[in-house]
Amino acid sequence: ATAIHRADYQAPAYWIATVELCFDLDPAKTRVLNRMQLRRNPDVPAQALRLDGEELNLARVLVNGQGTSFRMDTTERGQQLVLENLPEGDEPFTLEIFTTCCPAKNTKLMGLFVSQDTFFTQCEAEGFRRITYFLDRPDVMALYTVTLRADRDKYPVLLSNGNLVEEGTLDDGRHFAKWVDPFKKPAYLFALVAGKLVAREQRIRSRAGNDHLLQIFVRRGDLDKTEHAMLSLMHSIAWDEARFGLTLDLERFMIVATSDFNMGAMENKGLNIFNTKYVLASQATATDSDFSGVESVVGHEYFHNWTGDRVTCRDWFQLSLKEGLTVFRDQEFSMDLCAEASARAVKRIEDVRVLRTVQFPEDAGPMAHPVRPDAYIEISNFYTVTIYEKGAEVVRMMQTLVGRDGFAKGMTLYFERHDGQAVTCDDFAQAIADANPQSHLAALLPQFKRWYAQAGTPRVHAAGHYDAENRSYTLTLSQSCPPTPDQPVKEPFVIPVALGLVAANGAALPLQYTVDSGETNASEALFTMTQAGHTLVFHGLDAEPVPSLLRGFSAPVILDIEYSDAQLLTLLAHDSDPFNRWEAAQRLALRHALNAVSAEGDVPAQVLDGAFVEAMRAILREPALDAAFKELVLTLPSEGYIAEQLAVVDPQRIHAVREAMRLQLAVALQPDWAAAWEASEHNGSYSPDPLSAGRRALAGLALVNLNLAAAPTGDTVWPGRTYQRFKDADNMTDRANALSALVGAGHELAKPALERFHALFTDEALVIDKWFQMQASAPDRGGDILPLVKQLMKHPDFSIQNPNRARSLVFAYCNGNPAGFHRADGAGYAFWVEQVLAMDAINPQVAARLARALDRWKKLAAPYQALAREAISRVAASTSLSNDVREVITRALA
Ligand code: HT7
Ligand code: ZN
Repeated sequence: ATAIHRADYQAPAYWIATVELCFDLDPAKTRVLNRMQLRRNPDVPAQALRLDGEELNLARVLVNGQGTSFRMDTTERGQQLVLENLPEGDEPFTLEIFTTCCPAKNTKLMGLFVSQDTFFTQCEAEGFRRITYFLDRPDVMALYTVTLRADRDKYPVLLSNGNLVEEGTLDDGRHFAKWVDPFKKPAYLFALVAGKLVAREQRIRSRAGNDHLLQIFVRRGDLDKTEHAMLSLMHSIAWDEARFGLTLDLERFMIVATSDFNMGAMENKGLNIFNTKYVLASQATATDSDFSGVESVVGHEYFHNWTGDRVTCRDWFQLSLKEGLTVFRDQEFSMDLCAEASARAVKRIEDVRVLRTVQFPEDAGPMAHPVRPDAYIEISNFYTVTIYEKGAEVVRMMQTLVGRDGFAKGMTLYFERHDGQAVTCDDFAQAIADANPQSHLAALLPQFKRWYAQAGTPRVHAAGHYDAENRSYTLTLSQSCPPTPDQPVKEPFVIPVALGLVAANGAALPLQYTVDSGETNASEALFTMTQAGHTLVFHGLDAEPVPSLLRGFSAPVILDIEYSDAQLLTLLAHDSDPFNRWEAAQRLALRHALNAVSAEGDVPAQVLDGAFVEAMRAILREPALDAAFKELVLTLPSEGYIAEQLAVVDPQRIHAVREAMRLQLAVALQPDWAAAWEASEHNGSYSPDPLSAGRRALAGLALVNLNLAAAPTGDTVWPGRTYQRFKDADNMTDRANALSALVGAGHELAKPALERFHALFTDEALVIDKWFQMQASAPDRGGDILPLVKQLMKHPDFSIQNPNRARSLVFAYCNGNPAGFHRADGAGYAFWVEQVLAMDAINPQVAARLARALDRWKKLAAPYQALAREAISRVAASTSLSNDVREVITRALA
């Protein structure tokens, strides 16, 4: 298919004022009557009405109650119902369309589908056209009335957006429910659910004094796992009111969970549909990170009620308008829920780690695109970490430039201007700037917006020179950005650099500096780069300082700076900025890893030097530090992150080096790991709060290290204790950590532990996902993981049709196990080809995500590169590829 370009945007030729939908729900043949009030858009030239449709059977079309002529256009993008002979002029007219579809056969999980005998919809981005013919674009917003009719025994619960206005009994054991949504919305926010579900209910009164009913619908056996989601929803509502003055605008707010879902969750107005993974959590079945995932995603979808639903996107190129902003909001929400500053810092580090390990590679690979893309073939391929996570960083930089209060004012202005509209990223940035006319953002807005337009991760190069005679320190900062597909040359970005100077003894030094030959005097801890290069001269310094730059990761850039080991050790020990403290450890570890990767010969047993090991010991022993922070500092950079620093990547060598580093730290710090584990043993009753979760995370890391250290000596004490912990644990975090310590160390107790784990949780799908995932992502030993994965594909619990299960096994192997996947015999890639093709026939969206596992193949060393190219070409040679997979593969080969 050919690409759609942002520059070609045109307003719709017709507006739809109201939509009345009537569904007769039947898995094999659902009938849909769609009655719309339309009128021509007087602002565009008169033309035919073209309605999108996909996999629909058309029965009848009426205009103002009369039969009419129509034709069907089939393009490379699907079908359109074309109506030429519509009433002339601006008067509204009625269009009725009768169609049928087959939800039971809908394996794409877009449009109306059936999961475990329950009907669900997924309409973002272009799923509504699989339900009825429609102007399926986000700038067409209408008022919806929806009637659902279905068998009462099989589908006792009938839900749609808005308020329930009528329900009753029909003939033949059927019943109906009628829902009216008081807000106009684009089709992508439409939803219905019908099935046998039960709800946890909560009535609340908002600060503004309004009463609301909150409901979380799940299958009967899951009700006891919904408390955390409900609490998260209540916290989200309170937070949005307190921080941004945004109140819940609905009498009823519903969440429904399904175990078959392409993504995490969907913000349909008043009727959010969630992957069970982000709703269900109990002490016995969910880890701390599952609990925090539920909190973030419940928050994220709730925050969309304003940033996405009340103000939506004009077109899909503006996707980050709602997604970047809403990720920023959910990140801030989770941070604001942290009682301690240290926990906020941990959350920031975790968010940055995702950005750098997933988004930076995307921005450097064949799928690189701006936060506001210029072209796409298949929009679902653009629900990316760039749109979401980098988009959130762009919003965060705006907040940094205007301040927290200024940003809140900007949000208020944004809603004053655009409530009920479909708008662009420009409209958002303009509102934030206009509300803060004196800010850097307002002064630099056109340049700042390059963050939306230019792809690629900018690099900031920093170099310092101390002049003892003048007691001054000169810091030069320069920026560049590598070429990306279709963008060979980049203009300078606006880059907020939060900075400080640290003395060798750790003291914070005063900031008095001049900028660019003394034009500007400054003392601010935030310097904003606007040009290719800047020179900052700091005065009044008695000794050479250590610069602490990009504090809190104040911009999504790569900072190149040649610190000495001693400087990094100073920052690690003393920086008042926790992010840069953690970053110093990462830089040191990375330095050792890269040296060992690029050295000739076998990987040495001692990759780390004594100073680094002792610094890690000091962190582990430091009583003033939180366990969660220690766990982050003591976790080595991932194999993927190490690979990103290299021009030529040998995944096996990286794996061997990192494993050697892990073993070295495990052995050298053995007594300290033991002390850390023992300190965690009597933790009291379970709570998923960040401090307690941090203690469990550190205990888990300790257990991993104690088992690693035990392996070479054949010591059985720690594996035995680990097995005991696995059996006795009163929560899933401790149990899963113990299990993965045994699996990761390849200990013989791993086998009985895995069997026991499976037997304990046979009926818990989300736990069985963990069981698959843990095995698929275990460290590869002599190529043992691929055969195991192939064997697990035949397990009765495996189903490639279920996205969660596919992610837990196939994705966990191809994306989460570099050494297992990048095999010198190419068998990992051959497996990937098979799975991409098999998946594409079932669910192209999920297949296209899997297709991205080889995005970075051009960086691979021999023999991997040639084998990967051949594998990608084999996928490309398939004649029946979806547009989704074809776009990813074509870009990879370009
Ligand atoms: N806005 C939601 C996007 C989404 C989605 C997109 C394509 C296919 C399936 C999907 N399910 C949900 C999710 C969110 O960002 O909140
Ligand atoms: Zn979202």
